[in-house]
Amino acid sequence: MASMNKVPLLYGGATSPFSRMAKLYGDHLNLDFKYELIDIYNAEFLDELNPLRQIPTLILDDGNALFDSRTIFSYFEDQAGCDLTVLDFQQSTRISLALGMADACLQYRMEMMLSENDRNEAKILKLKARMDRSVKKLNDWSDDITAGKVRLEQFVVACSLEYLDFRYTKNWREECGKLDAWLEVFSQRDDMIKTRPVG
Ligand SMILES: N[C@@H](CCC(=O)N[C@@H](CS)C(=O)NCC(=O)O)C(=O)O
Repeated sequence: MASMNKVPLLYGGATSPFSRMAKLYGDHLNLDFKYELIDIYNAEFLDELNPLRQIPTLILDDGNALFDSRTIFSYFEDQAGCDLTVLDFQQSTRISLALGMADACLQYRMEMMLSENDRNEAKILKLKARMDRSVKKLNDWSDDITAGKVRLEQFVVACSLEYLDFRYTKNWREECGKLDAWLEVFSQRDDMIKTRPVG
């Protein structure tokens, strides 16, 4: 199904924050790739390519697969000719925080999809606390996040925040005014609107 594509094929999902980030970043860097939405819970074909069976997964023209999102971001940067030797560890940590927050939100969503009897309340509380702490810290760091040119960090933070809106709560917006004000503007970009999760 996925071998020998002429351009890389990015498998993603309609509500997947990590897929959305990869799609946005690849487009932002003007790269040529196909984007295909799949239902990850019925994607047996992916197992051989990505044993984790997760999205995003990028299939290269030689049939090899790249994952996870961070590897795909780096691959895209390499393809776009970005200078990969310039590492900003603080920025990288802010990206890790936003990715971790999105991951906590995804786990929270999975837990909330269980019947009330099967839910693990302790886990839910832990995930909520993790998201609450993370968004506050991102707000503390918002001067660094929002300054400068549009870049990976901003896509990752914006998609993670909108995923919180989508699956958890918008309450963070009251307490995190700087981040909220920035997202209000950033989220009006065409690419953000076109990729916004619905459902
Ligand atoms: N660390 C991975 C996380 C990817 C991930 O959790 N993807 C979700 C969709 S947003 C997924 O594929 N879930 C299906 C599963 O884990 O079974 C990344 O950054 O790409």
